[in-house]
Amino acid sequence: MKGGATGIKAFKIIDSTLREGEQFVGANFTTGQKIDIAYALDEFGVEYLELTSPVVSPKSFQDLRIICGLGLSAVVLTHIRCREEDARKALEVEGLGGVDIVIGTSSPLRRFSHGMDIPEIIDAARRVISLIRENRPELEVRFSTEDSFRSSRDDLLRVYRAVDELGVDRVGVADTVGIATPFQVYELVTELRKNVRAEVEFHGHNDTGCAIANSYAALLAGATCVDTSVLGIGERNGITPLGGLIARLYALDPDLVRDKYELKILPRLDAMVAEMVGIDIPFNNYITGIAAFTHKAGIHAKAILNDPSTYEVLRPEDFGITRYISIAHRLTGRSAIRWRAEQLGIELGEEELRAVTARVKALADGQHLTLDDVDAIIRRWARKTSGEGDAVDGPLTQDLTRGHGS
Ligand code: HCA
Ligand code: CU
Repeated sequence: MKGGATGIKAFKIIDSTLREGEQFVGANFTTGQKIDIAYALDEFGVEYLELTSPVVSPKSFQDLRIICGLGLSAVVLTHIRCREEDARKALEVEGLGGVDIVIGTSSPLRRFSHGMDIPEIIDAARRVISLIRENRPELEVRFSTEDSFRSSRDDLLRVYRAVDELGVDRVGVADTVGIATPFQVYELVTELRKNVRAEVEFHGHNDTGCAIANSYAALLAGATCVDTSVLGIGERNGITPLGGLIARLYALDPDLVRDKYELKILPRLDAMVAEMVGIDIPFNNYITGIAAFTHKAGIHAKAILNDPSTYEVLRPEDFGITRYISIAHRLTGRSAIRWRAEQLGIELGEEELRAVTARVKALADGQHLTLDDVDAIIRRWARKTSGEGDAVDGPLTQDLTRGHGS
């Protein structure tokens, strides 16, 4: 089995850009944008798409119908409250693949949100699940407890065992407030797996930076589904980002994700959704951030030029991305300068290489340099060695004006 040595078995991605992602402050997708996102995620190969509840607004209902009619390979799910009226609306949608039911089980949510106690929650679950099973037995049903990590373990297990007996396909663990640690996730999923027959899904928020690690811990403990969104967009600072989860899994074993997903679609997906919600892709984003495959220090550049695996655990070419070596700064080194000279079709001898490198470092100590500036220095030394031209160390500052202030 793929990734056998990693401890992770078969898993599926439930991408919730069109549900959780819609809860991001900057998101206000048009129907056309939702269709574009759905097609791109389908092309990428996620197994499921989760969409906003049809009871939210007439447009949400209409858009759910449209996406269900696209004939995607991905199974389309809709996310509803544990209420019969929500389920009834979902049941009207042709082409729907499943229903994700959620209800809060933590005491803050029980007290301040829906006001039900645990027996009432189980009763509501029974009514809603039966309604779906009786009318659309082909639909997948998932039941999730919102705020699982601030719920009492007894309450959680009572609810999960009850819905498991009602025959749900998946039970969901939701770290709604991003409070859980990987160890806690591992432990809860492990216990859940001992108590239910249904598959386990994990949904993790990123308030404290653990969403990806928590998703990984869930998979390791035997969860089979992880919720993601493109760039991690969602309520507050969002959930497990699709690209980040892919990076995590790829680094364990590229085969976990390389065969299943069209990795080269990821840059387009991230860029498209960033534009739609009015943000830039963060510079430090997994895989698609501008600095994700940029190397700077001379020592790093040298090793990368010899063998990229020295400082890269992800191969940028697998994602259709080109690595970048930054050379116009004081940390630069001879290997990087030689490499740049070769790109320019210039061969520098050892002595020239030392001189150019020293020159770049000295200049960079005093001012901001650009690649154009470095190129000009290399060219000047090349002319010198080939006997062409003059003004070897001439008015460099003139060259340095290009690209400044940018
Ligand atoms: C929310 C709900 C949810 C649901 C997750 C799930 C959460 O918006 O608060 O259905 O598993 O984070 O609890 O996104
Ligand atoms: Cu959420």
